[in-house]
Amino acid sequence: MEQSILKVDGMSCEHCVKAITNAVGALPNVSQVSVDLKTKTVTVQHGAELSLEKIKSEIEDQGYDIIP
Ligand SMILES: [Cu+2]
Repeated sequence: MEQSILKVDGMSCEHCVKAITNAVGALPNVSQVSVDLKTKTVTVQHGAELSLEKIKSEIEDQGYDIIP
């Protein structure tokens, strides 16, 4: 199990939290997603089979930006 912490821009409310939690949570091999609006971070617990790129593109597909 791996933990990836991503900085994400554009998240502002509970709707954003839900959208990201649901979208990333639906990816294969994801066991937990948590979003912190204050620190603009998304923390994902996932299996090694799921690449970080896949998580990033899923978040971008929801309309948010990854902060490099
Ligand atoms: Cu929102």
